[in-house]
Amino acid sequence: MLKLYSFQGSGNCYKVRLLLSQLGIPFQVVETDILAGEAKTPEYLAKNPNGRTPMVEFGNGNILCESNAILYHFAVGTQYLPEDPLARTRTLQWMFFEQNNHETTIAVARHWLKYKQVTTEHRDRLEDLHKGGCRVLGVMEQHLVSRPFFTGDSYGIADIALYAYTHVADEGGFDLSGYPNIRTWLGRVSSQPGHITMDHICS
Ligand SMILES: N[C@@H](CCC(=O)N[C@@H](CS)C(=O)NCC(=O)O)C(=O)O
Repeated sequence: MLKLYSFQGSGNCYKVRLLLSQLGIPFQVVETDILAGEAKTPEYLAKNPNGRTPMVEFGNGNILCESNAILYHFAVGTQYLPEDPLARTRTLQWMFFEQNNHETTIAVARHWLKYKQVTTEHRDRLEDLHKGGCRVLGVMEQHLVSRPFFTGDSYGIADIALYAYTHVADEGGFDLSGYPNIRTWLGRVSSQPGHITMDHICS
């Protein structure tokens, strides 16, 4: 069976658990405690030299890493990835945005506040992360003025990628009350068929 090396509290890992659940693909979670260094053991690094979760291991031993690449792999040929070439490329556009701008601000602030002792050095950088994260939320808010989902009329992997850390942005010190379109979109995403919450334990 497909194995997913996953840390429960990670938005990147949640993305994959969410899509696999919505697709009805059976998978076994190998809970990997990144805080205890379990993604940095020699055995883990032999499979993924980058030492990160999520990581998927197929039955034939093939390995796939990087949350958004994993989403793309499983979404090909399904309703979660548009067929139209431009719409498909726009899906990728938002997924790159998520990794370059969203994850590097909102997810990092959340990681520090949720899992680390915040030092003076962190506090200074947190201010920058908050500025950057608010700019990112502004871009999302604007995009959602006239669309229900990131790539138009239907829910797909761009929404999953962006939902993962946006719906827990408060844990990174972000207040979503000033972003009504984002809040409405979060509700739309969480009411999709087969949705699971981040704390849902997949066995
Ligand atoms: N770009 C990667 C980021 C992966 C990543 O940073 N994973 C974190 C959890 S969110 C991790 O496993 N960190 C392990 C460590 O720092 O030891 C992805 O989207 O999969």
